[in-house]
Amino acid sequence: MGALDLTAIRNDFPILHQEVHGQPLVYLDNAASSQKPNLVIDAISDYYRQDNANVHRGVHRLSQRATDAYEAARGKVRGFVNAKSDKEIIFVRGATEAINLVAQSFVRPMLSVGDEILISHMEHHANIVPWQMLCEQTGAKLKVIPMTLTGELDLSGFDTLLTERTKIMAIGHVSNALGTVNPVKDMIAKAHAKNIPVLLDGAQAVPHMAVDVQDLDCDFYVFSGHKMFAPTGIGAMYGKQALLEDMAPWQGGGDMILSVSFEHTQYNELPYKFEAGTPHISGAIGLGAAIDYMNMIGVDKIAQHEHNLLVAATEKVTALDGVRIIGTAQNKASVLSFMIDGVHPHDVGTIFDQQGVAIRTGHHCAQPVMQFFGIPATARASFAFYNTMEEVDALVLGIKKVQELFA
Ligand code: C6P
Repeated sequence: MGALDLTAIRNDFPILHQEVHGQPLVYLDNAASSQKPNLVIDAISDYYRQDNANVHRGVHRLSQRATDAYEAARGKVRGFVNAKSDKEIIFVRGATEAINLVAQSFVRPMLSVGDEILISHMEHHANIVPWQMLCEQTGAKLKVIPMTLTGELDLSGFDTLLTERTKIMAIGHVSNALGTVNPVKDMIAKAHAKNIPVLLDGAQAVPHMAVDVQDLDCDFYVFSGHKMFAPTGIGAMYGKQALLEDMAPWQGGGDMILSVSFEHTQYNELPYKFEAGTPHISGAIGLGAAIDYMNMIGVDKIAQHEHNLLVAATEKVTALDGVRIIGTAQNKASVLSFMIDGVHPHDVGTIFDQQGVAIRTGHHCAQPVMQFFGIPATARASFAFYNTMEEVDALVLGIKKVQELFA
């Protein structure tokens, strides 16, 4: 497998070519949101310049073109995650909305007092709070798969956590705070052996690795476009067709119906049943373009390059005194969370910014992870395929600068 042509790739991302505080921008906050290539920016701009109209509604030419482009994007998402049918792809605002949809539409009708929802200790708040809300609404209980000090799931008691009362297991494919890639395929097989459906939060997986929902055999797979080089406000939910067919719509409104009278409303077929109101048409088209772009680069090449960056960064940061990496799992993707002795992560982030290096500091919307490690926050560098080895060095220099200033 050949190496990536990083000069050509970086030329596709106009935002990367700027200075911040007089220094070349080094963007290492990709887990929060990624940058967008010209292909995506142009797809959105072309749509508004040439085709803009509402979808599924007009017989006129622009509406037909908008509909074709929107539905073509759905087909690209289907191919990207290898779903069987376009009917299994629902456009949503992002991972958060998709998890709320599954919680309310799929799980809520099944729940009685004392039933259980299984998540893990390393979830993003988006995969905790919707389930807690559901527990409050129904009297169900939240169960949590524990974690080890390396930031891996502790699966020693996993079998006993999967009970006849477990109505869903919802876990992250990749942890946003630690970078851990969870052994989801085995976990899904075990859950299915007990007839427990599984939702995977793939927000931090899809930008970095090939995902095959049929191979994983997950029941739902959710992700956000903005972390995979597409615009904000668009994401996708994969659901197995048979499950989606049986689910009631989440939101009501235009486009999700076949007919409406005051006596009776007949819902639309999949996937439209779950897309009430005018959708984020340009967002979906942008997501389709982002998928085209990733496919052009090659998802396997992306994974290999990012692995090389992460290995180099981990080695170099580990070699420094007074720095502790949070999250040292065997199998990791993209994320390097760290603490510098005696310095609050927010100060680390500010000093990095002065050097043009963008990282995220805070709890990363994963407060239980912070509580587990007994820390308020971490500094987090997260890589995308347009990052370079020189930028890994900028990260290391940034840490040294912080240490100098706080010596
Ligand atoms: N994590 C981060 O900096 P939304 O906000 O719906 O696009 O994505 C939510 C979400 C869900 N699951 C995981 C694993 C995530 O990482 C995120 C978003 C960002 O880590 C912003 S908090």
